[in-house]
Amino acid sequence: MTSVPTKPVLLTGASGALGRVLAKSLSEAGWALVMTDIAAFPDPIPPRATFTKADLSDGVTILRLAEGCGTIVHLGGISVERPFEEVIGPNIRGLYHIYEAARREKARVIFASSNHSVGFHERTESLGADTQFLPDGYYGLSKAYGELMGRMYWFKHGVENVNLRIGSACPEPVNARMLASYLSYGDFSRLVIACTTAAKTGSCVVWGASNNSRMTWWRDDARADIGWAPTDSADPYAGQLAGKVSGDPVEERYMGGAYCSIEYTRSAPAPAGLFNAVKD
Ligand code: NAI
Ligand code: 15L
Repeated sequence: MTSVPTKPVLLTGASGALGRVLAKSLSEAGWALVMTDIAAFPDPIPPRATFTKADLSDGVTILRLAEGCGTIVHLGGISVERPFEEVIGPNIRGLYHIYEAARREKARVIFASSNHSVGFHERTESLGADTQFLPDGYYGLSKAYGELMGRMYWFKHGVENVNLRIGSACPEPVNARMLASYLSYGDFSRLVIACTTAAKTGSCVVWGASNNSRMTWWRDDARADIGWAPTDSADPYAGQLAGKVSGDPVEERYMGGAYCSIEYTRSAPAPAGLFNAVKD
């Protein structure tokens, strides 16, 4: 039985895939939720929850929704690779509104960052949480900026934040890459609960992947301090998915997979490592 937060939790992106998962699991745990999204909430409103349709660009409404909340679980925004002009409003300006609300309410932010903030690292690497950002597009770039915004608000204003570098959170893995990157909905819900109920978090990073044997890419994060360990695994799918690869050398080389290939214009791949341009 998890403890129930004393203050309501603001959940942005409530109408999206992961928002709907959390709306169900957190309300079943007895939590009070203030839910918001630009799209209508497609399910019945759970007990102890409210839903307000709002755009993240509306800073005044975000401030109002956050009033009295102790935690902001921020899932809202553009969640896939899109052109720069589409990403910048929801993911940068919208996040600024979230952090200003958190500052005012002294609330903790749980930010849905992404593996695409480090997507151009090679799959042969093993990255600690303090690795270099290597975004694989405008979307990943917005997540890297979002993590940096969290650091700034922690050092300047003491706003706690946990940055979840989520791999692939979906009902089940569907290709060979996801044998490493898969995060089950159950592990995701337990991760958010742990981040919310942890006594202290400071500003930290947790990689969001289940207990997958092939997850050799990501290590050394704050999960032990937060009190989370994944219990599900993509391993039972290995037999059916191990050969399910794209045939695209760029996609298969890097952690970010297909996002790395979008609008990719290099004629030859970059040399390994961030500062090896001289060998190009
Ligand atoms: P989703 O696209 O299903 O949900 C995002 C929600 O944000 C949508 O309901 C959308 O209406 C809302 N939204 C978009 N623009 C908005 C705006 N201007 N104002 C208010 N709401 C707006 O995405 P999903 O899969 O649920 O992901 C949730 C979060 O987790 C996203 O931030 C995504 O980047 C992140 N994430 C998800 C991963 C996954 O595998 N599902 C992996 C890595 C990160
Ligand atoms: C993400 O960041 C996306 O939000 C999600 O839709 C998936 O594409 C995921 O990354 C992934 O890398 O599998």
